[in-house]
Amino acid sequence: MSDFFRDIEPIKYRGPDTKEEFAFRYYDQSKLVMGKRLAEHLRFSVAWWHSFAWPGNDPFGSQTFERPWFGDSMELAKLKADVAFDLFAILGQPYFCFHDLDIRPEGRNFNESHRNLEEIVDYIGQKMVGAKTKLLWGTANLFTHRRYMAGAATNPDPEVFAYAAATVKNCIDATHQLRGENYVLWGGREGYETLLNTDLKRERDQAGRFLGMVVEYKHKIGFEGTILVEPKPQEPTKHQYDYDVASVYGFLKDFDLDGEVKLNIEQGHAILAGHSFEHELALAASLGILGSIDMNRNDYQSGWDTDQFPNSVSEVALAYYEILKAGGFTTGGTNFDAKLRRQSLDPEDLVLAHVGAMDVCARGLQAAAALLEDADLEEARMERYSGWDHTESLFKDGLEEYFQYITSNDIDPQPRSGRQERLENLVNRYV
Ligand code: XLS
Ligand code: NI
Ligand code: NI
Repeated sequence: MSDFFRDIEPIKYRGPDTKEEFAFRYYDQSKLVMGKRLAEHLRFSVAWWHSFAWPGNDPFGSQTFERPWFGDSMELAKLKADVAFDLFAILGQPYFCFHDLDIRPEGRNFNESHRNLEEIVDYIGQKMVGAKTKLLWGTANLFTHRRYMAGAATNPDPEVFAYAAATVKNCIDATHQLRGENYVLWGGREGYETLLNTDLKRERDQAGRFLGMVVEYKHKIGFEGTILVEPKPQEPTKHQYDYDVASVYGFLKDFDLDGEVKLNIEQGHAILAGHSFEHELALAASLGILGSIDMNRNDYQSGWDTDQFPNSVSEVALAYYEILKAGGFTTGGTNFDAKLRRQSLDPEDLVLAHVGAMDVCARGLQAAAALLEDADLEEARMERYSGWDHTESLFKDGLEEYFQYITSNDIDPQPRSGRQERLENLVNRYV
């Protein structure tokens, strides 16, 4: 135990009417919804990088948070882990996620970084024995260090590719050791700044080979978790290769990796790509590659990945609707890839940001479940396509046959209302 959170007690469910600030109003973890406990539906996870490693800087200002564990020693990394598990005990969420760089200090060379990782992974492993918190996913930070400024897998320098490959091996090993349920690859620098110095085809081939090696290694060591790619457009590089769900699907198909790799879809990244979160989720589900979600919210004016905690029930309800419709999470979960605003300095802010977000998600998921169970929305959707149900006999072999059909029957199709506002009204009855 550290004393960072002073006397904050584990958060309990107290119902929507409680005046208590440190309480869940909607996240009643053992409540049954569609036959499953809320906790099992939502599979909440805390992100080590935002909650414990991020110093509160922005492009114009430096560190605003003063945390007793900031610094580069193993001792401080262990204090950070102690504080992390204190937060997990307060929130009672079942999972956490990390990058190697979040949990261990960077060494002077590869071997030292590796030793640091092994030591802290052992330490975290011991803490997990006593705690109820499990690992949703691990990942490698292949974007912060200057060696990766021109990419990791897609770097023009083969030695950077090699360094990244060796690093990912260590991170998959760490994830495997901690029984992680997934392994994530977010291509933070896999993209380019200018085409003038970039060989697009070569970089794409490198990325395909890299991901292929990840899948091979997973099977070799018997890691049963899911490999997830996280799409994101235009940040930090101007052109990110894994732009959105559709582009990653094309990439996976191209390198024969569909069936092996699924996606970790983030709300803010969907918005940056010019989509809605529910669009990205529905598309991934329809392509069979929906894996897990990074739950957050972007500021709609700023145009950046602001990674705020979610606070709109109607937005998250539509997202969980797609997830429930697809059968819910298997190895995936709801990872809060979200950070405090840089003025939110207090330990209480960190706790309550998560509590509020968990409540918003619990509310959204329950609304989505009711909407799905009542089935009005799905029935309306099916009805819209119902013409296709009984015209099987009209299925024609080619354009000429359709021409025959239309001309000989004097067909003149009449437009029907799409009923968007009525469906919006319907959804609003639930959220
Ligand atoms: C950054 C990404 C990152 C990934 C993991 O925008 O969301 O946090 O989730 O590398
Ligand atoms: Ni993310
Ligand atoms: Ni993000």
